[in-house]
Amino acid sequence: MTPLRPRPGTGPLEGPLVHLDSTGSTNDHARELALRGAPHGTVVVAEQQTAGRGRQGRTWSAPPGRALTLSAIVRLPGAALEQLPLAVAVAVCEACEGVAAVTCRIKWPNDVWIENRKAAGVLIEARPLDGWAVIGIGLNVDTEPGEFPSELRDTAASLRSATGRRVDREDALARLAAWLPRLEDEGAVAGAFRARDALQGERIAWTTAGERQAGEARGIDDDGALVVFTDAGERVRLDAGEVHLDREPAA
Ligand code: BT5
Repeated sequence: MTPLRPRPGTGPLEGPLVHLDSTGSTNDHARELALRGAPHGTVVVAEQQTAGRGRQGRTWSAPPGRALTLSAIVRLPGAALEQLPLAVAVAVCEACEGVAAVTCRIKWPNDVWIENRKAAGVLIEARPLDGWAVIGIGLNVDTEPGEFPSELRDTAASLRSATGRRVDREDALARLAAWLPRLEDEGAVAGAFRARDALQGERIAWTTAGERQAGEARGIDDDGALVVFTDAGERVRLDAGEVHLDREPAA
């Protein structure tokens, strides 16, 4: 394993960079820093997380030293914070494609897939009223297929497993620098998301308020909600925070 050696002080978002050997969750570490006033662009990156989190209490697992597990603090107006999920997913796709010969698609709202396997997940914890958010990104960069936990072997991908070549985590980290200008450009983000929408035209199932429903995904609307036509022909909008899509990456 090659440890990351990011240049101290200059993070990929041009803010301070905090590089930890191990922490519970980089999102928790970054939230503490944000509460203490850390500036826009502060990035916390860890070689290892002992309690990496997904959404809704799920777990994020990554072998030490192979993935990028990082969290960034952004201080932006509320409207810009709202479109972060889509913007960050697009940014991660572009970073991946910049460092490896892969094509990435996005499973709404913000999973990044390579050939139907999940290569990255995004966990955004926003405080819109206080004007900041923590963007957590777990990106499988140099993980070898056998290094994934057994329950993920059929569903996860890394840039290395997808290409058969080593991929430098520092290069991937540096590529994420392209985020910042994009986060506030609404039109560009929606267009870029639509071009990568893995669910477009797919049958999906979701659970809202305990009730399971099914229908066909028809892309996102201008607010970033997923538009679905139910089997009964009704058009509904799904908000990321409220629904759990049953469709998982195929093996
Ligand atoms: C996510 O949640 O995909 C968001 C993951 C965010 C992780 C980053 S790492 C840095 C920062 N600090 C944190 O503590 N978290 C963030 P969700 O959509 O709920 O997906 C979670 C599911 O993805 C799990 O239940 C597994 O099925 C799968 N999974 C876990 N680890 C994975 C991996 N390394 N690669 C692919 N899939 C994984």
